[in-house]
Amino acid sequence: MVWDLNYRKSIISEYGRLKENFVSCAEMKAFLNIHPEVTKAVQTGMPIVALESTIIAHGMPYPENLETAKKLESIIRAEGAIPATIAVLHGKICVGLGQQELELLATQSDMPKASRRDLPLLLAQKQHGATTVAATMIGASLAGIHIFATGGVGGVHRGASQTMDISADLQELAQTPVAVVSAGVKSILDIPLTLEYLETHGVPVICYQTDEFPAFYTRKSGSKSPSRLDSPQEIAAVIQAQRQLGYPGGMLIANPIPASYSMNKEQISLIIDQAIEEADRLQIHGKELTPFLLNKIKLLTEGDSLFSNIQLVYNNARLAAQIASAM
Ligand code: PSU
Ligand code: MN
Repeated sequence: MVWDLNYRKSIISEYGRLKENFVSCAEMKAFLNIHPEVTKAVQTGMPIVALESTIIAHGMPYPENLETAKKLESIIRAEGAIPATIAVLHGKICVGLGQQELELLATQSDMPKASRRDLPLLLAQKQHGATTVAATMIGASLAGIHIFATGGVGGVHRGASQTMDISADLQELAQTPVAVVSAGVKSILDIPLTLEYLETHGVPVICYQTDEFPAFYTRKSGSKSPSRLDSPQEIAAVIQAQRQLGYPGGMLIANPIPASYSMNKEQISLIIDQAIEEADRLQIHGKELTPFLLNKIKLLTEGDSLFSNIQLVYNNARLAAQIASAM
């Protein structure tokens, strides 16, 4: 009898949940444009890897950005997974882009940067936007994709105890169920504080085949790995365990740049310090700060950093596809 009552209660609440989902799906569809290949891959349970578009529009110059975007997709395909580059186009979150759409992102000079808070505005105004890690996670999650490869994620900026500049990417990792493969974070950020923030918000941080958290251009940051795993299968099992617990959040998988492409630590530190000093002097802040610093580093390293950047993203796409396949 008791069982019967509980059973009926659970049926009723499940029905309520389904009804809610149905309404939100219908409303959401108006703003979501999923490529048929991605829809099919989700339905048939194929491995899929999401990719962001800020890296195309703001992270690299033309034509390297377009070449990299295409090569990333082919690396993911070569590993047996389906790529889904995400961007906002004509007021829709597009998951899976065609050739022309990639070209538009690579060439339009005033493409808005779209993070979580920018999405409602861009959608309502039917604009374009290059999605950051946070916004790409949102698009991936809406489409049913659980793995996403990028270069570096945003984090706690140096001096954040005064400026409170903490990237929305970190909150997204705490609330959206997508695992992000990055090469750690750049030392434009305060790496120890970024790791503290992720710990506070319950975000698992897994370093791949290393005991030290990587710093994007270099394999080492001086911060210890919160946890280390050595195979895509083990990482896939952690993602599955997180899903089964019903946690709302995602996780950060830090994959160090291959040794042959890593940069000289002292040289890149000096350049990053110089870029930060200039940003302070010019009082750059808000959403402009990260693109300003990235661009400054690019100019000051005369393209060396661009080459390393491209290689580490390829490396991340490969690992992400292997994890997606292992799931
Ligand atoms: N850090 C990098 N490379 C990047 C970015 C950050 O090393 O390309 C981009 C990513 O799209 C990231 C965004 O999501 O900048 C973070 O911006 P903000 O710090 O304004 O949240
Ligand atoms: Mn910021």
